[in-house]
Amino acid sequence: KGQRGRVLWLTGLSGAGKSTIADLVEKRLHADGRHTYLLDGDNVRHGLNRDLGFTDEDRVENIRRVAEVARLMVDAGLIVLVSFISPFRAERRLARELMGPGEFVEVFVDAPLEVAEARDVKGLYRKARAGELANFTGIDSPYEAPDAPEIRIDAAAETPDGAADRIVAWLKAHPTS
Ligand code: GGZ
Repeated sequence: KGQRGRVLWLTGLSGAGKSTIADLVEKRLHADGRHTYLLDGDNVRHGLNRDLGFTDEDRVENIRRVAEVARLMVDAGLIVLVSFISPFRAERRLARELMGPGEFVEVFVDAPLEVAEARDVKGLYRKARAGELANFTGIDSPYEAPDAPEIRIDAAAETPDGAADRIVAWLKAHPTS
């Protein structure tokens, strides 16, 4: 349909549901014939960013590199789904500034800490509370919520399927060309 690439940047706490929603959005876009790539901790932190941990400094560099990679992929015409906590406003702004007008779609997967912590799929919140895991986002490392995301998902109220539907509808309503 002559659509150019763009980036769907999902930000939110660990356990907010970013990856689940990103997977569902990707499935819907594939069904529509769109080419996508999902960047997340699983495929970036074990390779390109294997030298980085979870200090503020390392998160800044993690997100900077992810944004640059996303920029290249957008140039290649892909819809890039980025699923990282990306806790700092300044780095999300830098990512936005790397993209062209309309190419950066910030999706705030907004889960209250209580909700994310209650899920605790990997037991990381429990470890952080026990003092076995330092610099854990929401516990002893900050999360700066977006002021003006293009899309806000209320993770406590919306199902992942409903959220994915809403994101795809937003993309259709805001074409890049
Ligand atoms: C936050 C951590 C930490 C600390 C390991 N703080 O739920 P998960 O497991 O699968 O997602 C989290 C992931 C966060 O990595 P990101 O690259 O998205 O973070 S950032 O954007 O801030 O650079 C969690 C796991 O890694 N994890 N230690 N201390 N999350």
